Amino acid sequence: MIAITRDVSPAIADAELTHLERTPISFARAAEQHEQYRALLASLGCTVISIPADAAYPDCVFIEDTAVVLDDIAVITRPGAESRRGEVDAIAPVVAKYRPLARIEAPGTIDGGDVLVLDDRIFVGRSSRTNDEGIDQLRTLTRREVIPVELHGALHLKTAITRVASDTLLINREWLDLAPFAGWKFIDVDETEPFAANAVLVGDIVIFPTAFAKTRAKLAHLDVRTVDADELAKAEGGVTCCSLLLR
Ligand code: CIR
Repeated sequence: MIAITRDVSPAIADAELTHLERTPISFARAAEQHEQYRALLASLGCTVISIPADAAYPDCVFIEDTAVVLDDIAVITRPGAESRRGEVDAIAPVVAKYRPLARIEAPGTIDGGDVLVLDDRIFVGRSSRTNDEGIDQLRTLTRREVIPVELHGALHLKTAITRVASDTLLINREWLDLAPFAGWKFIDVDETEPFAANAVLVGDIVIFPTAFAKTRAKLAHLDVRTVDADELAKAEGGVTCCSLLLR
């Protein structure tokens, strides 16, 4: 597996915030946590690629939002936040080494954090970042079924739901409509940890933030590796946001 990552921007303290109050963010601490995350991916057998940061883009570490990588194609997104649109320019040439590229065009917008690929179906959150035009464009670019999902209060779909096993989704059911996910097993986040539904699955291993101990306890039957991610979380990013994973 290849993990494409991007360094933390020295301007991370100016990251976009939607649902969080702005608090000071330590660049050094964020960068250190990001290194731990990369080291964990490498220890799990991923080839980790690092793209340099750009100080013009405070959110550039959250590379997940810039592309949707499928088996046969990669879709370079048009991020919903205007401040993030230019991030894709440094990502496209790297992703192009591994997949033919397509692009979301204006007025469509998609943030990769809204796209959850589950086998042959692609679930896409209708959010403040991802619009119906973007979802329709994605539909024309893939043979897989593209299913819109209603969100209520989450920044991205994957803030509210991610896969933690072949048949199991970790969810914050307050934040999304679960009807499209009928047939899946669910694990609910602990109610005191609303941001705990964002996990990365690498093979059978779940990468999960250290901070969410109560939800972690609900994953005891899984092979979970924890990383400190609380500094990046102040910029409203989770563990999925920090990589593009390619088979
Ligand atoms: C933003 O608002 O765009 C960033 N501060 C956080 C992006 C997190 N990305 C993700 O969940 N995929």
